[in-house]
Amino acid sequence: MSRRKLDLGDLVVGAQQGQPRAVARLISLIEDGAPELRDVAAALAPYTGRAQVIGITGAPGVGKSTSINVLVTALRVAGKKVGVLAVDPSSPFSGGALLGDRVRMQDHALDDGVFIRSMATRGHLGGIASATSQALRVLDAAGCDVVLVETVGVGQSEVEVVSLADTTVVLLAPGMGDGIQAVKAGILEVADVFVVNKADRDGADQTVRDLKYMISLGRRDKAGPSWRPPIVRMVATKAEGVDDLVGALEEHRDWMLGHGELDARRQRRAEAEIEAIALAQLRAKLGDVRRGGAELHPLGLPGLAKRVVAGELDPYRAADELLAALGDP
Ligand SMILES: Nc1nc2c(ncn2[C@@H]2O[C@H](COP(=O)(O)OP(=O)(O)O)[C@@H](O)[C@H]2O)c(=O)[nH]1
Ligand SMILES: [Mg+2]
Repeated sequence: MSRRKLDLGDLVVGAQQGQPRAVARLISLIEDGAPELRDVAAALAPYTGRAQVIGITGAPGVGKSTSINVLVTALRVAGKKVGVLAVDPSSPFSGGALLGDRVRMQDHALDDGVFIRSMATRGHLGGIASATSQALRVLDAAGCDVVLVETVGVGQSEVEVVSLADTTVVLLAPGMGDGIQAVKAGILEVADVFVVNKADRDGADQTVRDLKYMISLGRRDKAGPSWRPPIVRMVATKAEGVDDLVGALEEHRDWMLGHGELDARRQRRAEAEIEAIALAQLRAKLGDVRRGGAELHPLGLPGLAKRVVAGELDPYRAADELLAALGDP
């Protein structure tokens, strides 16, 4: 037990010193939902809050990993330490898509100023979004100035992961019907910066026009000091447009700082994080009760249900009893 604790302390110190193996081990603990997570989180808390978190999202094949590869190069040239988390909410294991991500980011495999990590859900109670935010904390504490989070475009989980970022970049490419997809997925509202990638292909101008039109529609019913998401053209495979993207990211950060938006987003992020953990714990406790759970409630869920069936108790009171029992540590 104490040996274990000591190892954990070493890992945390190692991560703070930016040791890649310590960072990797801690993120694995997070993926697995290891019980030591609480101690890790407590130890890391004072060292977090510095990294700029940038979410990169879009349909599979649009060029997210390729763009991240060249973006990392640009950020390294600017002297920044960079973390990359490639998240696949659809898969319980790190599968082929993520392997592809690794390959496309290979330029940085030997650079000790870059951490690249794929993430999948394994045992983490709060799901992938919650696990990702814990992993972000590790990279943050490890001294990353910027953390790039790549997510595959798959509906709800995509939007969840997007909510973890300070700035969200949405990638589109010509000829993928992305415009319509973007509206459907509600991605138009969450985008701070648009990238039309594969600008070397036919139809890039049309994609930009469609996007401009949709942004103008979306803006009509918005009040307050609104940020107009810029559209950056890129050819990620040739590193074209990367400097424009870096510029757009800086502008957005300045805008957020000037409007108190960065603090507001981080506050919302922390609220969501707490809520996800609390709900996950509640759900786990409820699972115990469902399986009998005499230690949580003398009757357990089956007992309460019996009384409801017999008309001795109404379901609302039964739920109150259940919640009261769950609330006890
Ligand atoms: N023509 C062209 N192909 C690109 C561009 N960017 C990426 N690709 C290719 O598109 C494919 C998918 O890229 P990838 O980065 O894995 O997409 P992801 O699934 O969004 O991460 C790869 O074969 C890339 O080489 C680009 O700007 N132009
Ligand atoms: Mg990818």
